Amino acid sequence: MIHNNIMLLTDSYKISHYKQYPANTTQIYSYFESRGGRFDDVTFFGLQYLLKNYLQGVVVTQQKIDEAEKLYAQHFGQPELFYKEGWQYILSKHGGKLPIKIKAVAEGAVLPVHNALITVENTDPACYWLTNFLETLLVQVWYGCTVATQSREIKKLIWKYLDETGDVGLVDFKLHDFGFRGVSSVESASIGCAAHLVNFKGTDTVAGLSFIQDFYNTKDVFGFSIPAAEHSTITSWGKENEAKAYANMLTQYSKGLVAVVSDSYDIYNACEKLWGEELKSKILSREGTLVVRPDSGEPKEVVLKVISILGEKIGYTTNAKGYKVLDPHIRVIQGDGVNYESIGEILETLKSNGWSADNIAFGMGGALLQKLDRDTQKFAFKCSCAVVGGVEREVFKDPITDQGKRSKRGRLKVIKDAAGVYKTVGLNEAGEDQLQTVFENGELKRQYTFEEIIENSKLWYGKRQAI
Ligand code: AOY
Repeated sequence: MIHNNIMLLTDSYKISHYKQYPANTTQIYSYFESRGGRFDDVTFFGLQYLLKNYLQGVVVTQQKIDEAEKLYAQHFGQPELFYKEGWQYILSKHGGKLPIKIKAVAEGAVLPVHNALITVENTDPACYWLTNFLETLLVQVWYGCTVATQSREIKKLIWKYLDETGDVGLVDFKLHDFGFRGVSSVESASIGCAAHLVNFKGTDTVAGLSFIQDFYNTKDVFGFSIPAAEHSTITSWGKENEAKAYANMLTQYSKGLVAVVSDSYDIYNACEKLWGEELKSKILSREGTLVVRPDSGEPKEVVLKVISILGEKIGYTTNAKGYKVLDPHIRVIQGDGVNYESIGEILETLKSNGWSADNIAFGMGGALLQKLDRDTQKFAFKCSCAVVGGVEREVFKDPITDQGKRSKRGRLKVIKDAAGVYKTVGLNEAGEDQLQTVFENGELKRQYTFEEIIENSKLWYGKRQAI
């Protein structure tokens, strides 16, 4: 079995669609958009991986056609459903490269919902059926877009609290990706890690680092981490030796940042008696910062209590904004029960108790990379234009049962209005098209480096930065 056979990367029903369009259809033109959802802006991220991994170059070979023919004959119990002639045509006429043009907004760009992000059209009239055959694979870009979108919204939230109570310069390391184990596959972990790193610099999802190098044209590493304990490295010492386990962490990693999960038995005792008394002088004489990690209980209560105990026992100062900041040798990271809502609650609780957001970082796992679906931002791919019998027609759906599912009509263009806000209009309207051709007839036409993507997504006080 050959992996990445494009003929097999679709929904079964699409195999039957080539016969269902009107006679003499020569072009199908479709677009991808967020039809609204949880957040008002979406970050576009992840198409380049799909194009490079699945669509570019020669993707149709005789062996792959034969393999697909055999599989579909068994799958449907009807050997003639699979459009073998259509694929043989792509092999003989186009050398196995897809006669398709894909336009897209820049990777990393942040657009209001309801804008076209991608358009797809066939470049050979005989291959009208190929446009929507690719929907299934292309729509998987929802995942990278949704992870990047939510991660950016959390950056805005943390930014607001840092701005009010501390130092916004710390924002890049305030949301760390703990999500590798909680996602359904290594591929998803890689895409999700990269999508998060569009906004932040902290990750433990190592698979995403080489993914960025491979698909986003760089030799650099875009995510960073630090030595950190897990429960086994603490509990294996035995309950009576908890302080020795902690002391060992401070000596093994004698400089810099080190994180220690501290709730194995009693997080409050660990903070008050072990970190706060027994190991206090070791912490204060250490050249670096110990990051204490609670990992159970109601996050906002536990975090406040932990920071209060550490402040009381180890020390704090008051910053220019009037908020308390722990001694620089100690900080806290919360990695349990972390999501968009709980981050806001924790930061609000700290603020209302006089503590700066500088004191805490967050580790986010399942909620960052997995607790999202295509409906979080209501992503969809719809046909908006067709050429039938040489005549171009606007195509749309407008179901009375859900006005939110109305689709756009005609060939589309994305412009920036006078205020610099993206807007989707008809192709013939004025303004420079922000949709760029990224793929044409098997070739990649425009690639983005990860630096460019980060630059495209930059924000300032949560507002789009003038580019
Ligand atoms: N990592 C900051 C660096 C990472 C982790 C990864 C699941 C870290 C913990 C920490 O400090 O405590 C996957 C749970 C934790």
